[in-house]
Amino acid sequence: MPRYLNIAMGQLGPIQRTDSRSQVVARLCDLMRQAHALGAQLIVFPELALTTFFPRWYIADEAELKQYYEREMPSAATLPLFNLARELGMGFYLGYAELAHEGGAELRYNTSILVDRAGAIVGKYRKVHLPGHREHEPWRRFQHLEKRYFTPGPGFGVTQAFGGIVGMALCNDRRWAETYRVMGLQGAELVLIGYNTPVHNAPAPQHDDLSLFHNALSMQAGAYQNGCWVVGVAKAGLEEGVDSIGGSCIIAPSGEVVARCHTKDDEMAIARIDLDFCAVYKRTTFNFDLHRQPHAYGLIVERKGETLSADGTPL
Ligand code: CDV
Repeated sequence: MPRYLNIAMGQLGPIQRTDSRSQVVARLCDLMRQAHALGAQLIVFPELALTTFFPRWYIADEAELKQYYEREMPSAATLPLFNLARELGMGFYLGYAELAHEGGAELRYNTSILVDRAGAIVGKYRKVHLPGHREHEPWRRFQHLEKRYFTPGPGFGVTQAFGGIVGMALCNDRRWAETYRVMGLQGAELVLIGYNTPVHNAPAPQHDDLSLFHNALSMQAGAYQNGCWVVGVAKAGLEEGVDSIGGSCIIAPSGEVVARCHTKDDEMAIARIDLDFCAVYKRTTFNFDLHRQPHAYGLIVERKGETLSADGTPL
């Protein structure tokens, strides 16, 4: 008997700086209703899905910056989404900026949660690969200050939920093979990823035309090489003058895209996925227990950077 899961993408169009959380939550609720009408059990929303993508600005004023973070989840503004999930019996993945208090310290994370069909938070993930830079770099058309505004999370866990083993990642994580493999080694059958990816890459503008290609390439490779489903969901379109890619898609363990969004606006798209379809990959080509050779992979955890420069000089 296949383990089917009806999974939806709740892609968002832009969120402008003046849009309130309540306005955004109303959009998320609308996408959730659309997904439920088509039989979805789980909907995946983007990274930092409650506000505009604030790391694009250098914000010196602490009080202003803190307005972008959530102190609690659910909050008064996000409670309608949790209530609707419970009413419809729908789960969701949601990305947001988290202000946490740990051991007397205040820490800031780029976070996602997994909420089950009863409206309970059953998983939390804090983004590991924070791209961009720490200091103000006025030469850029816009900033990408994730390294300044967030602390890296501790790692990639998985959660038993929705009848399978579910992992989470956020945006830049999807470009790193390690992200999927660490979850693959924990048996992940479904990896959920929200993202905000500007078309323009300031340090490498020659990549701009390849943004959508690299998006699909990374997630298709991750799915295939770990025999898991991958669902990537964008916040897309022209937000405060910065254009971001769409390209939200659901990818099978074969590496094939089985559903995709085609706009750069709020858009819901759905697929029925069979979690048992992972097994044929996990038991054959990517049977880790049989074929992996950890003795040859030591450098992956021993080293952070490369061992040789382009001219062969040891680093
Ligand atoms: N939000 C992100 O992590 N964005 C990065 C951009 C800066 C390249 C990404 O990997 O899509």
